[in-house]
Amino acid sequence: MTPAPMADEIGTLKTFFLSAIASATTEAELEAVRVSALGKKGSITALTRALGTLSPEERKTRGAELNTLKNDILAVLDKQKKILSAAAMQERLVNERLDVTLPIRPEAEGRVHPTPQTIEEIVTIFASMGFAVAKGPDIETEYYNFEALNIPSSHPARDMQATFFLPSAEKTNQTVLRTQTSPVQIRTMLHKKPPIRIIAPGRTYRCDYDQTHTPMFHQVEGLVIDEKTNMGHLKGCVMDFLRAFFGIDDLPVRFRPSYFPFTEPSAEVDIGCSRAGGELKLGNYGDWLEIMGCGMVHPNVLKNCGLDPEKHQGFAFGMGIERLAMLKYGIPDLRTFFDADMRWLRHYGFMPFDIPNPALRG
Ligand code: 2NM
Repeated sequence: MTPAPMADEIGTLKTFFLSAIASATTEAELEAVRVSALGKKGSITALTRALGTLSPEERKTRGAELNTLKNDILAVLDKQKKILSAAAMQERLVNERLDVTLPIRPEAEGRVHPTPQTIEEIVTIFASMGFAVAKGPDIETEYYNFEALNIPSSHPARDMQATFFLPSAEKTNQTVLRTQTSPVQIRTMLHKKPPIRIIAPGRTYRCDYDQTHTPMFHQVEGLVIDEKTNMGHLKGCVMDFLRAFFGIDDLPVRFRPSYFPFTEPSAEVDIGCSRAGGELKLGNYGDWLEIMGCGMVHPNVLKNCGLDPEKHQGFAFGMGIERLAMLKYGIPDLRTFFDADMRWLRHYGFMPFDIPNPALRG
């Protein structure tokens, strides 16, 4: 802006500042006008300071005139400031407008990997049956991973071939990468009082690699401990879970006697399927497919966890998460889960909040 006239003419100053205020187009320009009039070095401020040099009479009338001028300018400044700030806001509202209903940018589309998607589905079903989720460390000791689970040191599962041992100077109770999530169940039984109802989803590690094995994969194991828990509860629980998970109400479920060191009796669970035409289809078609293992927790395991088998019993089960995902979503090769291949993820991945199985909707 042009400098304010130095004249002590109040009328001239008023005209000058009113016109400067009217022609300010931004709040910053308006602020510059205010400073040039009423700031420390402003012309009106200078005149007010000069009042001291006047006689008492002159000071009175001139002081009143200057006051009126100051108040007039302040009032107009204030009014103009409101107008300009409203205009600035309006301009921002127009220019920064976002259409929140637009689809997200294609390049920003992430996908949920089938493994966490499947874990989420499994947790949802067991949560509805009253199970809590329990977690534990990936690095375990031989005691929690084997000994407490009634797996003696002579057992083939302890073999160097299958277990990843961490480097250690110790010869006994070495640290290992957990080969199943059962140590989480052991820790839960040791630290929580029955009744217990938990599932433990998580990473497990075995030294194995081919079309159906990867050195790291995910498992979910479940545990129920109470005073009168029996095999019937186990069968009902597993059957309800499998039918809800695959979304097939009449999915046949069969329990076949088997052996695990940590359960007695033990069973392997098969579900109905068809392999006609070389294509696998789940349902009541007469053929069978092995899907998981389960059993009544072995009395030795209960004792190892400080529970009295005469008072408390329970059941446990375990399954491979990638295997469940492969069967539910038709993914042919286990190894592709761990390739971090974006084309694979775009094909088999899920949109956030996608609930592919209607049975899981709340
Ligand atoms: C399976 C099959 C059968 C199991 C047992 C236990 C524990 F700690 F309670 F003894 N946890 N998980 C178990 C039983 C796991 O996976 C195929």
